[in-house]
Amino acid sequence: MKKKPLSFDKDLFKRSVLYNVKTLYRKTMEEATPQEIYQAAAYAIKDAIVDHWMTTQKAAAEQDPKIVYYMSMEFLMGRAFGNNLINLQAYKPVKEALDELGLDVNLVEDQEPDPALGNGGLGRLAACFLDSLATLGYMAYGCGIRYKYGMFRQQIKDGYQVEVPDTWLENGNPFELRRSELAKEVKFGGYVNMFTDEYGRTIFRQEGYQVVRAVPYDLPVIGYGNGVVDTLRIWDAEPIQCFQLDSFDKGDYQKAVEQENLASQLCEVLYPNDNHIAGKELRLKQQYFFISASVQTAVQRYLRNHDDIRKLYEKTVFQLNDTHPTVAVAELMRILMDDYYLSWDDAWDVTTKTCCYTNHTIMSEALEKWPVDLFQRLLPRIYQIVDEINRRFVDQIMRTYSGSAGIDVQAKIRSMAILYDNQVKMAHLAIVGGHSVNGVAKLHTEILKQRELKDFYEMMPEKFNNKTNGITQRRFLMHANPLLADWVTEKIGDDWITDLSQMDKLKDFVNDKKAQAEFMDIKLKNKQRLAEYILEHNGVKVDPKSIFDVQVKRLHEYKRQLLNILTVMYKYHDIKSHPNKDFYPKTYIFGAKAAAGYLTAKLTIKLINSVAEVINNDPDIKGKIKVVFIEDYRVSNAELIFAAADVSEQISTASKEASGTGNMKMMLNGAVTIGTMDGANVEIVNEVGEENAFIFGLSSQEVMEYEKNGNYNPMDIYNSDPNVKKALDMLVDGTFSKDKELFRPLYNCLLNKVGGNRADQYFILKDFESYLEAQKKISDAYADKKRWAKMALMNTACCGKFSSDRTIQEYVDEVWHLDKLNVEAK
Ligand code: GL7
Repeated sequence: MKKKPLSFDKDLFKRSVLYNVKTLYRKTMEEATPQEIYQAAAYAIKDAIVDHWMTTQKAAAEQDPKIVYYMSMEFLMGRAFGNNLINLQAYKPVKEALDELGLDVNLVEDQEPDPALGNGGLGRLAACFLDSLATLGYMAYGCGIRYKYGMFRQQIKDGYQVEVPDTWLENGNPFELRRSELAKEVKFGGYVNMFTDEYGRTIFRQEGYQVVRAVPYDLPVIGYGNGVVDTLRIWDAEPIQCFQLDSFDKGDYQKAVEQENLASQLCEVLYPNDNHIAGKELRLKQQYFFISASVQTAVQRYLRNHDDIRKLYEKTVFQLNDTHPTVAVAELMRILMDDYYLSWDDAWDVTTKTCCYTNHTIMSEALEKWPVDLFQRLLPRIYQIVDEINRRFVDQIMRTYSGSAGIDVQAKIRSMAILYDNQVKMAHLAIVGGHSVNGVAKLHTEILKQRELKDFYEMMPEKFNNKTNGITQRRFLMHANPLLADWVTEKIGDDWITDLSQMDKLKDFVNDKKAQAEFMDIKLKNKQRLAEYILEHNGVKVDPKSIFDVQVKRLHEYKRQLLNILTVMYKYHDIKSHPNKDFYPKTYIFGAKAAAGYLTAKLTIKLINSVAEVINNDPDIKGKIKVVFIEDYRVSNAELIFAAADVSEQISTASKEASGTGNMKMMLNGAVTIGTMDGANVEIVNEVGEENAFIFGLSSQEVMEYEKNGNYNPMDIYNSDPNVKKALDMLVDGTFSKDKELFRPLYNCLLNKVGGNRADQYFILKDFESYLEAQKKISDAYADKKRWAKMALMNTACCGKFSSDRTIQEYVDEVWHLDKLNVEAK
């Protein structure tokens, strides 16, 4: 039976916008600025949301479902306005209402800053998961931090990245609710006083600490068309009391100042590192801050209508998004033992049944390890608990393996202990302290089991499982690509919106000439839309009829933007030296932020921009290739880019990209992948068929063999392959920069050992030729219009598996065991 769409009162909305403009700004519509109109409209939408939000809370209070707390340092939500409208099924009426008021919905949407409380894939995954949880009707809280400054805004000046603070809260956030009545205290430092109380119990009390007040802000997460509204709860820090004279009187002036400083610093800024840990003290404080507040809240919520804390896990699950929230394990133990007097064994039983951990990377620089002295100084009671968890776990290792033939027990301890070499190993704590460990794509999970976490897997295989990532089709098709979304609905109906496996039905159309033409026409329109954006932002005119070849993602050596640009450099040379050779026009589109301190990544950005400058202005090239670097790549412009991509560049060194999710977003929008057999690419190829993707390069097995044996020598390739030599030499021969030494560091990284790293750590030279070959195949395929249309359509038709709805349902069925909420949708 077809569900009735949610109701939305268009006239009420209109009146509400006018009223808000008046009461918020004392202005008429004519006088109001675009930003003020956006705010007025957003508040009007929030009114509609709040009703559903209250209904959801009421249903939850009555039905008492199990709740998942998705704990994450990052939620890369992107703009809320358009997405909220889509999920409220109110996009069209609001568009009409704004039209009638003489306003363009796109311009109103453009006034919203991108909430960028995340770096990249990991943070965006958390946002997609919340969308799916609400859409599937599960009760969920995202728990995170309300950073004052999110991911920095990127400006390109003279080809270099410049970081500018992201002041996303400058005009306030109309969708949030400040919940000061739910504030919690979080304690840092001091020491632990141990004594026996009047009942003979051993009491551990933290004393001499600093304390901050954690204040939650709630953001609504709207399910698609079902009236369910979940909550993203992000915490801000405030000093516990404003500057207090009495503490001054007591001689605590110093402490009062320190507490105030701590509070003002805690949530200032998101660390802008992707797949890399900076190891800063403030970061550990951020982690404990939002975890302590969230765990306290979850326990209190449970106790609102249950009295046996030993059964917390029946109604509560904590999913730890990477190791960043892992102190949750020890914090829950602390609360259970110190506040509710559970024995160690009882507390441990509850904790391990409540916590689950997702691993998102095998990059060694991303492995979180804290120095013991820092950890102990900042979190003295938590450290005691971690120490005891470790002691018992090491005991368990010894019991398991002592006396087993051929097993080196000390080696097992070395590889698995939580405390070792004066470090606290957060991944180990997360594995030991929970009941589920998952990787984010099949290949990644296999690598965890067979290599990175082999010893853990052997000791506790039952904990390990795979959950291949997914993305939400509501944002990345409905909102990003309305033309294609409408076309799909016209062909197969609209069930795909909440069941992406329906896309399979598009397979009936892949050989249909009319459908092919329509599909490619939509792609062309989206390319025109992006071309306008590029002209406006880069001042570069690109040809929408050329192949749009896109690599947008964080800049990281393992993602190999350098491989991509080196082949562009090579082709530039090739065209210059063979001016009459046939060449299908191509536009290379890059977008990437580099961590502020990551010099190689920043130099790669400069290189891309320098290459763009030379090629785009060289009359000999006759527009056969253009290179564009899109400034400030973020969720909002990503939506335009995905819709317009012909070719999806997914070229990480095999074994390094845990999953990738941009690959899925491009596939959904009908882009064809050129990629390595890495992360979720493997599963994409499996769905779409090898003939509809362009796969090249070393396999993960081969990469790992080379890494183990240390027998890779890029210099041999440089000396024997003239194409590779040419491309590399162009880095240092002045073609792309007057200063020939400017790009020398990149050249050196590829040919020599640098700072303890192997030469060409990411096998760029090794994969160069097979990458060129794959690109050649792409140009040939694209030249055959029908063939390309079929391939592109097949990609959209085969993307069903990659919805985050599927991922979330797997978590629910296999790990979380949540109950569906029953909400009367109005
Ligand atoms: C990442 C992985 O690098 C990426 O491949 C994956 O898709 C994503 C979500 O699981 O997680 N791991 C990581 O540390 N970051 C990622 O984006 C920052």
